[in-house]
Amino acid sequence: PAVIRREDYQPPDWLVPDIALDFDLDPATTRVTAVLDVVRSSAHGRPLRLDGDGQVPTKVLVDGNPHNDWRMDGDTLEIDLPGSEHRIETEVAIHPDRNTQLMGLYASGGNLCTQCEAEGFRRITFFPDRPDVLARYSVRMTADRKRFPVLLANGDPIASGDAEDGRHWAEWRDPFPKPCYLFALVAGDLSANRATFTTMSGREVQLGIWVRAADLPKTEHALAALQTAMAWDERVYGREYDLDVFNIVAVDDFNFGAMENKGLNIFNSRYILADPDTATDADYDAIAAVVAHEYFHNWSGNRVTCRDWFQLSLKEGFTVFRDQGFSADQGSAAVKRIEDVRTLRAAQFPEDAGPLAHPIRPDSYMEISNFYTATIYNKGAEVIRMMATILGPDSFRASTDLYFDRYDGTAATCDDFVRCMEFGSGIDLTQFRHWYSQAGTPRVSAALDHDAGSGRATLRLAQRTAPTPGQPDKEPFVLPLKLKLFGGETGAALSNEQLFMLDRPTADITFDGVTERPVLSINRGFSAPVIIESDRSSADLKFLSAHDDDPFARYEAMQQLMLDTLVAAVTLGRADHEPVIDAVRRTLEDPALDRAFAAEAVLLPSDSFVGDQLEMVDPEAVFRAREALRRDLGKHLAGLWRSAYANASQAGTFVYSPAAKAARRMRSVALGYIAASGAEDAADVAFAQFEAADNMTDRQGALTTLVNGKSDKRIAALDIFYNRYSGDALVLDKWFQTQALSMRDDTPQVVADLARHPDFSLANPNRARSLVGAFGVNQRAFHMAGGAGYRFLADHLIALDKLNPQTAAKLLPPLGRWRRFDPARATLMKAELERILATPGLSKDLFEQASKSLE
Ligand code: BAL
Ligand code: ZN
Repeated sequence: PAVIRREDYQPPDWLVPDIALDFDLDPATTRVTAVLDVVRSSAHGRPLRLDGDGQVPTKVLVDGNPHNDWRMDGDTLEIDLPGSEHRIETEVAIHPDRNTQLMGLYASGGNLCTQCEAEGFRRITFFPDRPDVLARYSVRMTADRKRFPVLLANGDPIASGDAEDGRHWAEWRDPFPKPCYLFALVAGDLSANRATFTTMSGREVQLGIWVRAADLPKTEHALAALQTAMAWDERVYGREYDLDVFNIVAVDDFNFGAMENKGLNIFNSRYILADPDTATDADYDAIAAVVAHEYFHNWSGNRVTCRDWFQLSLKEGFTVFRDQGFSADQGSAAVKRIEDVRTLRAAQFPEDAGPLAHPIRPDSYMEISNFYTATIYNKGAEVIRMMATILGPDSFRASTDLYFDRYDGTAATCDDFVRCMEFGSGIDLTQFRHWYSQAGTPRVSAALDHDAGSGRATLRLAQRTAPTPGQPDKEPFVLPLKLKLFGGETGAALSNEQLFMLDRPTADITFDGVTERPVLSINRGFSAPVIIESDRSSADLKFLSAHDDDPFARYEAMQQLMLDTLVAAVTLGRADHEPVIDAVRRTLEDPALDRAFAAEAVLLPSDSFVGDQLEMVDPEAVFRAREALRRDLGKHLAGLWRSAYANASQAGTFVYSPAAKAARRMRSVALGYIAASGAEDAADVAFAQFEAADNMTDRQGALTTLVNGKSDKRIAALDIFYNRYSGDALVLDKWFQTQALSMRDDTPQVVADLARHPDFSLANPNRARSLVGAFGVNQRAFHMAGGAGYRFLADHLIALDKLNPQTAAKLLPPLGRWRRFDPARATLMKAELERILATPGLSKDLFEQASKSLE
């Protein structure tokens, strides 16, 4: 496949200020007529080139006249045009019910819907499918009234009426020029939960969340989140909504989480539907975050879009940063930061350390769908966060205002954004731009010396970033590090928090008047997305885990203490558990601590994160070390876990509030430790919770504990769960996923059996991810000796690639981590990658991921 390079960008030869689309909708064959007003962009002689994907036009007209002098260059329609402005009409026939890729126009649950980002519009009609061609869209849809009573598109509804043969039509118009990746239509048998929102300038917007009629009661949370998000964006960023309607449609078959199409967001139903019986607190939180994220794109993505797909992080990193701020404002900001950093470490750090590492603004790609990554999204958000930290809140807001004003209605670049940050603040970000061009996670070593005689403390910092593919050497990054010193004996603050910019390979910072042995608190709030390597003792980490006044730093100290203990256990074969037990005891006993925070702070780092700290991952040794520490924590603190469990169980019926969420979280965490202790009644306690639960958080928490344990009660619980929810696809996903994530010895076999279960299907991305995706990130089960896990993943990727290459390619990265494992495992993993590459008819999506993983 061809490699597309950022440096080859050329502005479009032809612009399309207006397009009128006419859809004669039918799942078997839909006829699409497109009328494009095209304008030559400069004095060039090149033909008009319109992207397609597999179609040939059934008709081409130029300026109203039938035109036969066109040609196909691969999938691209080429037409020579004499003048500078023409009207081009094309007609194609497409087949939504055969569209298993779920890109373009496709059928889901009897309805028709679209997904165009990144390059799906070319599967609908011929068009210059690139984000810097912005057009005003008029859309007319005609469909059978009974099967498709609701017809929605971008923008505002204009007119509707009856057509012949039981059909009807509707017209929509979007006054805002947009790239074609934001095009959307939906035709279906849907009902709306409606509300209104009055914008800050007093305009009333009609809101609608469209779902199957039976799902309407599950849309209240999403609708409330939408209203909250609209008000938040006005208050925090000064951004007002701009159309008369804002519709969201939930569909069951969807590659992404959701899509920000102008005025018509289309969502994976898992990010809309919630009620206490079927959705966990984490689901509720994710729904609010994704609803907000897609809504925020109306400005960061739609009003200001991307010049080309290399700029993807311009909209995604910024919008993730915006949705993180929104979520932080809805509950515990500290817990939200912990969750975001956990996600970054679980998904992005390994990406940055592996064969698929790329900068947040990549230099090249074969298939852009492969670049909707944790690097573009989550690291991209961290890069925006660092600029917000460097600028301070007022300058940052002034700079985002400038950005939105200056680039409204245009397709911008990452550099345009950074320039606005510079203009708005007067700060030179020349060196900071390395964050856009260099991949890899910087490591910062921090060593603190103290001379008691002179009262001087010296902090020696050094940064280095390992080579990544194509980037053997790195320039130093600008790292905004928040620092503070505490007295190791008194716990008193010995310095104010300071923001130190580490922009050289090394730097020394001195602190005077330090009369007490200082303890270093560094990268507070996770102010830079780096790995800190410090020489802090377990006593110092224990101290910080009890005394640091930055909640993230406090959490981090506990995590580091746990990591150091687990790494020692794996590498030395022994470790002293006492400091961790003591630190966890203090956290549980501290009455001043927010329970939501405490529940996160006492959790051990994941198997994978422990593995990431090792020269070579030994999955079984990591598992054994972690289980041993869990068991000791469970046993030594048995009384505290029992009382935490009892206290957290006192809540009445379900409410979704920060306090009630914190209690449920602590309940699940405490239950996990009760089970880890080996207590004889643990399975009974879990089963009782499972049966008595009035909400999915408690039910799934209990199920997870049972499914990780040895008791046969897990089989009864799984059966009860399955029978209760067999008609609910989203809950059945949890049933598959919980088993795929189990730490039990038999998980690989259970997963192989589940892949033959009648409810398993690769055709639905959520279901594929719930089993195949979850298994791939279960470090112990996936890497069990013998390579059965690797074969399982490769078999399913090869099968899924034939249906949905984009989703298949996203599940490949666990196989690409072979360099991190012993030679026996590495050989088996590479063999599966080679088998994938040798598969005839492989998609470019999977080819790119597999071939880069072998390089
Ligand atoms: N733009 C693709 C889905 C999302 O990031 O919102
Ligand atoms: Zn997004």
